[in-house]
Amino acid sequence: MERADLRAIYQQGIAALEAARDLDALEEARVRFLGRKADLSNLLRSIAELAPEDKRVVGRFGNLVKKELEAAYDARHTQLEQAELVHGLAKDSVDVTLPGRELPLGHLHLITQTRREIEAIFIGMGYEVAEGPEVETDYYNFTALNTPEDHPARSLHDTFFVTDNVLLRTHTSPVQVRVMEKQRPPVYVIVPGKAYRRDSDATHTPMFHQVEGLVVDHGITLADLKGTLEQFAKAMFGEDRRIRLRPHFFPFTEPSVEVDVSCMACNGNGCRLCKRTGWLEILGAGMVDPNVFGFVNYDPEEFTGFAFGMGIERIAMLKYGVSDLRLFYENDLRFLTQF
Ligand code: 2NL
Repeated sequence: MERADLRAIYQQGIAALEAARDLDALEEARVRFLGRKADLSNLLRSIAELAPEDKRVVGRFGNLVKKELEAAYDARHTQLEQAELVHGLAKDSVDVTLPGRELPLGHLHLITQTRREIEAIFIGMGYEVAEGPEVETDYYNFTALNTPEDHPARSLHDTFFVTDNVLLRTHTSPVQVRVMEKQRPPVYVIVPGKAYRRDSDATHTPMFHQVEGLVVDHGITLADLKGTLEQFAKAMFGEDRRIRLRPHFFPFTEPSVEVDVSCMACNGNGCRLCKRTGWLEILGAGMVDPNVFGFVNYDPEEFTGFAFGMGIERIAMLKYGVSDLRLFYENDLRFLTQF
């Protein structure tokens, strides 16, 4: 081994270390020129076997070359490390001034919105909101509501039975019976909730939503019922609306009525929506049958009351121009997101 070889190792080593483009390439160069199997390492290890003349030269210059290469390695290593740090910071930087990603916002189902609107109107007239079980006994759903054993509404055809005398409530009225059992008049309540009937076609779903109302107090008359429902109709469908009462029958009220509102599409002049009549049916109502008071130990000589029931789906269809009941339950976002 000659000085000429050491010079070549020095020159090639410096060149390779300085040319390394990244830390991986630098490590490769280090292994090649400074590693255990590098020419330089082999040379320094074999010093003992050299002639005394060569020993001195190789010992001095060999270690010098080693130091120079190590210094060049350290310098390049520091440079590359710094460069990779700067590059990494730039790559991972976040522009905090960018606008955030917009999240899709949901909203309440139209049935829920409509239920809350109805509740708000009656709360504004001093009513309280009551709720109760959807699985009921036939006593609360029928018997206490003056609906006799042989009434057609009780048949398997109309009612979902759980057992002989347990059923899915067919209206929310049983909740009012429970309210009257617990509380003496005056009673001013509305009862929103789900009801169930064995019916399924274009205008009926097996589950639907109702809001019923009940007032019991001294001296309540049909005029109170009419005034209350007129206020409701105006608040719900517009101040220009009028209502009319038509005679009807319900087992739990006497007299019973159906209530129409003047058509909001044509202001009562007659159009396709109201089938040229100028009127739209919105609910059923009546004066609480004294027999019902008998079941809850209210004295019918002391108190009178009115009650009403409306389908939330029907109210929502009329107010928001929904043409098919089934749209409420298909969960098609193209429909739901319109409201
Ligand atoms: C309708 C008709 C109605 C009632 C519900 C009622 C409740 C009690 C006593 C008397 Cl505790 N009546 N509820 C009265 C008349 C009509 O609903 O067409 N609903 C959709």
